[in-house]
Amino acid sequence: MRAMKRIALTLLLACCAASAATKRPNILFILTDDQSPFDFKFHNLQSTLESPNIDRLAAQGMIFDAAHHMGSFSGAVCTPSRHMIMSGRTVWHLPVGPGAKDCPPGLEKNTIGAVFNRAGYATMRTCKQGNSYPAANQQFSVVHDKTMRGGTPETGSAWHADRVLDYLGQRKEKKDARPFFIHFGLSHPHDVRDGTPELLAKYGATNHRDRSALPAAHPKQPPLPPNWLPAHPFDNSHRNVRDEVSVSGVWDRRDERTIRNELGREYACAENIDIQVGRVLARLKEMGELDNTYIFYTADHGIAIGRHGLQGKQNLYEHTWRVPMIVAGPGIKPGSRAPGNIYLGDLLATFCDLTGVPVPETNEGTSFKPVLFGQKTVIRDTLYGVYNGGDQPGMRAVKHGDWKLIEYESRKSGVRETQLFHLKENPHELLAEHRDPAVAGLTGTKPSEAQVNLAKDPAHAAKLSKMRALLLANMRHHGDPWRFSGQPGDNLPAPEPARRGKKARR
Ligand SMILES: [Ca+2]
Repeated sequence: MRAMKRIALTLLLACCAASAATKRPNILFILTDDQSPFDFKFHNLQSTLESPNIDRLAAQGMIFDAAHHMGSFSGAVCTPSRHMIMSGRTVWHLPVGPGAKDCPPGLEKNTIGAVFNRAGYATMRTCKQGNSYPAANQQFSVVHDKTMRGGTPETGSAWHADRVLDYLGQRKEKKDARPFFIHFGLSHPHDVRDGTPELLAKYGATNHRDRSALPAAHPKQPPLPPNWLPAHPFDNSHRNVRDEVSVSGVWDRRDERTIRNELGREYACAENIDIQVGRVLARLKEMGELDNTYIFYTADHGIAIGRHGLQGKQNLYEHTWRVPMIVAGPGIKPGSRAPGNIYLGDLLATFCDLTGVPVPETNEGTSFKPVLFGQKTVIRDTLYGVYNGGDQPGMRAVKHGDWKLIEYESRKSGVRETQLFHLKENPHELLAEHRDPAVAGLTGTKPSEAQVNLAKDPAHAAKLSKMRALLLANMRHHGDPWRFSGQPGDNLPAPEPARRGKKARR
């Protein structure tokens, strides 16, 4: 009798173990290309984008108000960003760029696809091709990478969703019981922003190709952003990068018609992404997988499209340094939001933490599971951002509480500028130029006294000096190979300039 009881107990334990193993959560990681958080109503109430599926996902999960990419040493901002996402490493410790010589060899074996394969997950990836991390992308068991920026189902975002739906169908057919990690990447809303005819019409936009003419104005086009400017007030160290002067439909123009049309194209592409996300989520629900799946929605970095007189992703204003970020899944309180103070490089650690998968030793990110589960609101106090794909040392940002510092320096042109913003008072990082009646007349923005760059205000001199100290501490901590004039040299050897951004297309 006792032996029988023991056998029964052993069987019960084995059953529980098997059930626990089969119940490991799935991950659906949705990654868009070049998308500002301010496209979305949940990050920007003034947005006219309709994205019901992503909005619903946000309502079911947690929204992050301070999710950032750490930056780039190249005009092709996607490349370091995607390396950081895949490996969990920081910007100066990647197998590309100035830190490459010190990066552990074979890092791709410690990236998302390889890590989750080793843990027994079924891994699948679809995404754009180019300006990415090919050695890591190939680690997924199933890979369908292709750049799809057309305005038809066969050539646009639907293609990526179809690959995910096909994969889910095959999984069902094969009765594959392994948990999955699906990397659902999209090639849009990166330019060329060719929308479908229906969605372009909805946002009053046209796929404008004639450089000799302005696109047609239309009342349905999104309004100019509150921080729109006709030009950036100074040389920010890379003003002639491809994104600022060569994007089809915009080129070097920042006039109202061009920018509103381009935003309409952006929204047409973004709503198409929303439709594709809706298709995939509906299928997961139908398959009974949704309740056991963590869904992440984010972008590789933001984008300017007319804000601050800029067009591209080669700057450190919030519209570009920040990314949209939603996470929904078991244990995450619906309708919650937190600053988080997270980097995209924290994703790998978080994926591992949520699934019980061992995090690789090469990882430098921090899991934000404690934020997802409501135990913390931030995982770090200070955020550090880099852009130096143009002249050196370029741009650096540091954010602490409501304060943000951006430093600019070009040794080549002699430009040296500093911006200090109080983000709670001045969330759009308005400048003195936004007070120009000709600008305010178009944007409808009425900047208050506090809504300017405060760097030269004697009342904020102590804050400026504290933020500069924080920036230096972060540059040292992260192994930044450059210093600004006025900072200690730290006996650094002169760094090799990184790959320039001339080919920064995708
Ligand atoms: Ca990108």
